[in-house]
Amino acid sequence: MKVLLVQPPIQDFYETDLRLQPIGLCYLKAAARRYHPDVEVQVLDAHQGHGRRTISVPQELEYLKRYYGFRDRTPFSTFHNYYHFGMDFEELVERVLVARPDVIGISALFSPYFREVVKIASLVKKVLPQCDVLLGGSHVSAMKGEILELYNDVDYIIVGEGERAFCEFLSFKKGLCSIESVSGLGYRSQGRVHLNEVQPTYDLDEMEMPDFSDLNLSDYRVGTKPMSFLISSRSCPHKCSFCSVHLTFGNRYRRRTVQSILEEIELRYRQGVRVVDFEDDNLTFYTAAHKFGDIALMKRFEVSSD
Ligand code: B12
Repeated sequence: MKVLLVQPPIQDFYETDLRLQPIGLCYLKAAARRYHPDVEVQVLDAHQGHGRRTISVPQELEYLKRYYGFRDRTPFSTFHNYYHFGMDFEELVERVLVARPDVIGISALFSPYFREVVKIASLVKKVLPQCDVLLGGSHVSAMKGEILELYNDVDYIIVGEGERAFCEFLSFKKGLCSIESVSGLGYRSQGRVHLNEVQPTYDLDEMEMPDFSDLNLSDYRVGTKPMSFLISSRSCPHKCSFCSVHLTFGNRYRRRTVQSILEEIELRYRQGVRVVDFEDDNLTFYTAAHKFGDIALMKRFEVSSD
């Protein structure tokens, strides 16, 4: 079986091009390597490293022209031109045709860029109708079943963290388990959308480190230095109403051991990385609570004080 995992291009007035490594997909590849070594999993970053081109402003945003009608030279002239950041859809389709995957997994992290994900799903279905389209990521975790109700070109979704769920999905595809037993899987059956319950993913310290082997190291840099993402904890002890992070990572704040984080930093250093970018949702909570001796706060969030 062949799986292609895609980080999609995005379309917007601006982008933050410094922190684009698709680490979530690389976690999935690493988990599959361990539990399904016979499955060929390839990560395709169709966003970073493919430049940008100007495209016309979508109709819904036309009204902005009144406010940003001319290009100025300040750093705030961000909203003048509208761009496609990343690989063109045509090239992406060609890459899919070359890879001929049985499953294409598309990362849908951002609600504002879900249109791009849907477009890829429908292009893939046109050229490879037998290929299963699977979506995961923060937007999918927030919208859940609605996606399968609205978009026929999407066959499956995975809600929540993907490592265990993706491996269980591969087991299902191989006929080794039932569809109902795949954690967090959304699918259609007998004209209805079904959503399986989300089970916790693997323990963070037992999880394989992300497999960046399909990525071009030089695409991710800070200045001239190769950069790599690192995630030392998942979820967040706070419950801010504006943040959707618990919908993906659950309510349990989990931290990795210092030992495993150091091992990952050493591995990245050996691979040539010189900047490590921590992408935790809350990197300083523990330090702050510990520093101010707030044992009650730490207990409340089940953070040990060692
Ligand atoms: C790094 C990051 C960025 C980077 C881009 C990362 C990228 N790869 O493109 C930058 C800094 C550019 C960025 C920008 C924005 N971001 Co941001 N970002 C993050 C952050 C902090 C970490 C992402 C990450 O690497 N997570 C860790 C990995 C392990 O998790 P993951 O990628 O989600 O993958 C796991 C699961 O989701 C799932 N999964 C993911 N993909 C797939 C695919 C398949 C097939 C399957 C089965 C499973 C699966 O399995 C993975 C492993 O468990 C998240 C918060 C968070 N904790 O995720 C916010 C987050 C994704 N960002 C968010 C937002 C809104 C934005 C902006 C749109 C904000 C804005 N309005 O400007 C901007 C876009 C600006 C722009 N035009 O560039 C929101 C998205 C919410 C939503 N529903 O839209 C988040 C969740 C923050 C939040 N708490 O609300 N962001």
